[in-house]
Amino acid sequence: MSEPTQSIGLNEAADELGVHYMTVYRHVRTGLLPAERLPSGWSISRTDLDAYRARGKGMPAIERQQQIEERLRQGDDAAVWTIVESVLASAMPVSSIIGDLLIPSMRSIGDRWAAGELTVLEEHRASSAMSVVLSRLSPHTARVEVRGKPVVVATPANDTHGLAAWLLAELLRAHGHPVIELGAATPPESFAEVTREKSPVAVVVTMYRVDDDVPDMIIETIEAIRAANPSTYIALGGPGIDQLGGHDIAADAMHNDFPRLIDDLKALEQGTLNPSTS
Ligand code: B12
Repeated sequence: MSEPTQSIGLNEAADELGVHYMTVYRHVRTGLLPAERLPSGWSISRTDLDAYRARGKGMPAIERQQQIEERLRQGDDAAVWTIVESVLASAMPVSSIIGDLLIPSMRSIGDRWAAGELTVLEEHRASSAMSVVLSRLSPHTARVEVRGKPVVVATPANDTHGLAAWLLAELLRAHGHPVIELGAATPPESFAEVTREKSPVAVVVTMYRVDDDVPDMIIETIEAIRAANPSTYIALGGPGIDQLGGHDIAADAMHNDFPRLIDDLKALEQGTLNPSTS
């Protein structure tokens, strides 16, 4: 039996950690990951690699989430990315990074804004920083194998919360679904067009706006999707659904339970759930 290799190079370390070669290189150069410079290149000992991995896993998720939230509040996308990189290196799945760290941070920033603790400036700065972080994270989400028919994700017309649609789209991708993301303020006609042309397994409308015209816009959007394809599964979610009570909304689902959405998408793919019967 051959001896296990006691030290490895940067490429092998990157493969084992599931991160880019440059990430490992940067962490070596900044001292986060000890390595020895040999004539043949950088050499990382197994012991140091294991310790580096364990360090990444060691911090409680809540502490990490709070660190991210604070850096977002300051608009410091580089610092947020450094934290994200370290959790990527500790083999945290990208679905958990988005679902357990990034989304709760945005939610908490919104709650703190609503409570008067944060300014609109801080909320805008956090949103911009999150956009930079998501752009950098999306190549990692793209590594997840996707299967099945696409899921459309968008906010309805006049709703500017495009970042929320983007986060939700990345979360669905990280769970293995191909996603067509249309972003913010999507008109009913565009929902209809994509439904006709792409035959999605579901259309997810994520809602954040709170004005009086929202219910009518949602009804119009659903009618447009149904006219394009009567058997398309339509799911509504986001904090905006709270204002739809008392209206006749012909969606197949209206809730904010993301794991339930994942189960329903699976059932739709398997043919055990049919639109308009759930
Ligand atoms: C960033 C942000 C903004 C940015 C948007 C920037 C951008 N480019 O997107 C700016 C600063 C521009 C903004 C503006 C406004 N905002 Co704003 N904003 C937010 C904030 C902080 C984060 C949004 C986000 O990205 N969330 C990330 C998403 C992915 O998180 P999530 O919703 O928790 O998602 C989970 C679930 O909801 C669920 N889910 C979501 N969709 C779906 C769909 C389905 C089918 C299912 C099953 C599940 C599901 O799954 C997700 C994962 O678990 C939220 C706070 C919050 N709670 O989200 C407020 C928030 C959405 N905003 C709010 C408000 C009031 C506004 C303004 C009206 C403020 C104002 N007076 O001007 C304006 C509206 C502008 C407009 N015309 O649309 C309120 C909405 C209140 C409501 N509807 O009940 C919130 C909730 C803040 C609050 N706590 O009061 N906002």
